[in-house]
Amino acid sequence: MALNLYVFHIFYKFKVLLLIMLCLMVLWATFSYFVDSGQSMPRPKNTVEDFRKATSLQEEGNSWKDEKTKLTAAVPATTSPQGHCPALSPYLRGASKLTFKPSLTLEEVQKENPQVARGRYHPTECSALQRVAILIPHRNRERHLLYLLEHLHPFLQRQQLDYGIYVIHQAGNTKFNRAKLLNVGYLEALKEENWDCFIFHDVDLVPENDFNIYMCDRQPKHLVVGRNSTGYRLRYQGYFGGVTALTREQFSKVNGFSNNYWGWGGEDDDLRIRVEMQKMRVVRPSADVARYTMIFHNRDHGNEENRERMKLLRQVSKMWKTDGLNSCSYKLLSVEHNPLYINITVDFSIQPKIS
Ligand code: UDH
Ligand code: MN
Repeated sequence: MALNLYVFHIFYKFKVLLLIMLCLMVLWATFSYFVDSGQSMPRPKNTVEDFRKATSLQEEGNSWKDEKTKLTAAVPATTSPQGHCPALSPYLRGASKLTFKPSLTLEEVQKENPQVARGRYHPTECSALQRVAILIPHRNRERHLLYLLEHLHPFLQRQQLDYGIYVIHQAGNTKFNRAKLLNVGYLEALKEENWDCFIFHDVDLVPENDFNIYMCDRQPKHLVVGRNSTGYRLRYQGYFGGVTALTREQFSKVNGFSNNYWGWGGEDDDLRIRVEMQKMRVVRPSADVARYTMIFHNRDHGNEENRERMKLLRQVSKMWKTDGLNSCSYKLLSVEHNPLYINITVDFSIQPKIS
């Protein structure tokens, strides 16, 4: 009996030892796996890296930036003389209190922006992530344009963008056509630079926070989440007006805006439908940065509400292929390179002569 107990005891000890050894082996194997594969382990997420991914279009086959990526692959995400600019500019300030001085002049704004020439600027300390064209539809809003230029130039420079500001001016007294002016802006701007990104920008909306980045995303972007006049809430579900950002490819894929919206309203909803029909999705920055001050105004003469708009909006799927960039005819009156913006003047009342 005693011998039996003794044998059992030894056997039990052996089993425990075996178990401990097994555990140690598993632990060792796990440890050595992580040490070996240490370099390929995912690094902890870094917000700046995420931001870079979100704000650069490198994966969209943009050869211009692919080249830059190759050149600077080993360079950390800080400003370097040869490399591209960081994903998050070091000059950003966040929210700012906007003021609109009644006595402001164009000369003063010019003096404040000595590095802007012929409506364009690019950072000299690094090369910008995107070339961005700002397109502003305009008629008879000189004061608003002045305030927008005053705020937008330093804002875009703080974002380290390679940018140009285009004001597309509708001559004459025919009904205002915001969408067609923006189509003209896109077509004319591409004649002088292969812009990566287009910002379609109302003249009276001034951005309040420079973390609202004026670059394009992988999806069409709507930048006016809130504005003072709506208590900083989205005007309505699906609203896609005021300020939007689309890449050259995104805008061309939807054939641009419709040319058929004369007077106020509908053209922005039409663009959203085009975007959704191409299986793209509207994205927005967070509400705390996508804030604007709309300089107060009444409805303009020549931009009365378009009563046809609901009818037009029902026909987008039938019309978009033949009504847009590919059918935008206009009489170009002038292209002037002013110090702070490029002014394109068009007349929609006369049809261009077919040569
Ligand atoms: N625009 C002009 N000139 C015009 C009409 C429109 O430059 O005569 C441009 C300008 O860029 C403007 C944009 O088109 O920001 C959109 O037009 P809007 O500002 O008139 O549109 P919004 O929806 O106002 O802001 C509509 C009339 C609101 C009346 C409010 C009364 N309290
Ligand atoms: Mn307005």
